[in-house]
Amino acid sequence: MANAPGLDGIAMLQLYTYYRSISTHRVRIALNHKGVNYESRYVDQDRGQHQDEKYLRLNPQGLVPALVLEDETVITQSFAILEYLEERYPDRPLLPADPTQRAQVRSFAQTIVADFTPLNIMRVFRYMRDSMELSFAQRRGWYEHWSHTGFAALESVLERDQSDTPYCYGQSPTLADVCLVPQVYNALKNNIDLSPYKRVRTVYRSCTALAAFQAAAPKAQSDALRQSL
Ligand SMILES: N[C@@H](CCC(=O)N[C@@H](CS)C(=O)NCC(=O)O)C(=O)O
Repeated sequence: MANAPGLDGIAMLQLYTYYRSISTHRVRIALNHKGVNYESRYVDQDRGQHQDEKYLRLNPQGLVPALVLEDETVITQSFAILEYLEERYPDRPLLPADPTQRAQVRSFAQTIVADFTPLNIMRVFRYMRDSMELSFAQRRGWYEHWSHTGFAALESVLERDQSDTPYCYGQSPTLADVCLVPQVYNALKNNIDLSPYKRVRTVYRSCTALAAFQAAAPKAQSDALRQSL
């Protein structure tokens, strides 16, 4: 893992990232969408680098992402980072102007960030395996159950709120799409059957046709490429 920043400020934003992290994937999409230059600092979670003392000084939770600003302020929690980017770089907005629509977008995004993703991250599965001694089939059952619970709710919300738009809320991506795409990517990678979720699949197709989303995908990250060499 790269060193924590020094004492004299840094030249550009630094994103502490791991290619497979759903939460970091969101932040990469927003940075790309807004055309913000940033430096990636790779945290190899397979080697436990997120638990290194140096990284824990940046984020005592031992989770990615962490964004370090030019004055070395550290921001953790992907949604706080997304809101920060939206406020600092208002061009190419990821929140609608209308307050009601903004609330709908935030609500959809939080359904993923607060309720869906936390059930399906590595530390949960590690605990199930190492402390609870659950079998692979039991852990897989958990993953499938909470994936379908999550996507079924998201699909119903999209049907309720919108009729037929390429993105979750309208004709351009919002934070709803930014949060949905990484969750879908993760599900596809893990062979979850998404055929029942038509709106979710439409949105995923629209988003992944965009360069900002393509460049943020796990498979396009340098740390992923390094692993496959
Ligand atoms: N609520 C946090 C969650 C961050 C999080 O769960 N990060 C995962 C990767 S997506 C992580 O670092 N996991 C390490 C582990 O599970 O040991 C956020 O949105 O930033």
